Amino acid sequence: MARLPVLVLITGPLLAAATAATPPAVKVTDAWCRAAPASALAGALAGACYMTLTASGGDRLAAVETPAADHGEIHTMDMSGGVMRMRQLTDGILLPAGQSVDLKPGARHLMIIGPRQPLAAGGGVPLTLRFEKAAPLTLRAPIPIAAPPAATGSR
Ligand SMILES: [Cu+2]
Repeated sequence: MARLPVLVLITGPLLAAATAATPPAVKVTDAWCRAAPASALAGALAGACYMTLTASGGDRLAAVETPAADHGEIHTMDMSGGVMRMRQLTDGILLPAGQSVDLKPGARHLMIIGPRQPLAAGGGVPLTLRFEKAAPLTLRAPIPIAAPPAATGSR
């Protein structure tokens, strides 16, 4: 009696072809900045802004600009020798396609260096985000009156 092994293989990923006509776009949600004093006295003060970025295609947040401060930088925080340190990300932040990337307290954030005026609660910070592929995005990130707690949890 012959036994015929039946092997069914479904091969070939059934991937829908990406529509080439769609320009790369990045969606920004939940943008906010932490209230901070201006730099008139100390000179070294800065504010931090947070948001969630979702790129339709793979992209990279390359730079941040703002007329509200001397300049903007992209930062991260990491532990080094038991101390939490901020470090500038000169390569920006990679935005994998379709994946939301959080910029949040205690992690990657946008640094607003040398605010020209105090970043007052209830106000907003105009930001222009520059990407490797997508067109620049300009938004106004609100400064909430009750900011979420800092990374340490202490206020
Ligand atoms: Cu920073």
